[in-house]
Amino acid sequence: MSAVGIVMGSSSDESVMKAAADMLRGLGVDCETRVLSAHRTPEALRDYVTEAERRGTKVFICGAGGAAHLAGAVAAITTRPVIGVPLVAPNAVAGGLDALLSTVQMPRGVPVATVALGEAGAANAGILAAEIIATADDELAGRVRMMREGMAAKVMAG
Ligand code: RP5
Repeated sequence: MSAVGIVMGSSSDESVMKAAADMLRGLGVDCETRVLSAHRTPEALRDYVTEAERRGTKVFICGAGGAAHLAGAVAAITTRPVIGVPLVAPNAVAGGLDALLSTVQMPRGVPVATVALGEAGAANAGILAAEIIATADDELAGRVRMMREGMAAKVMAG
């Protein structure tokens, strides 16, 4: 079982969503990656989320561009926390505002924790997933804290 399931709408999202997996692996959190689409493969998406939840996946990260319904579709299936990463599709409207609004504007009762657009958002999704898991894992919480301290030291060093 992987603690985090990373799902993306297309293989064209892979290079950006890699930042989430890299961050998680750096923090010692096991994750798995799937290309599944809310629109193109809805049944396979449902099967994966249901099966991953049964295997013990704790958090889902979902990245999609354009009409980015992937995170919302996953949140509709599971009550595990879902983090949405809006991506800039090749035909993006307003630099990715289309995906940002599609991901963030969930109806009351079915939340998606939406992070920033693109690669920074993907990296933050990895950190946020680790922070969620760290609420029940002191060693992981320590690694997340160390990463923050490393960042602060870099800034202070100029
Ligand atoms: C979305 O449409 C995907 O998440 C991707 O960001 C975008 C373009 O997908 P492709 O047409 O390249 O497969 O569903």
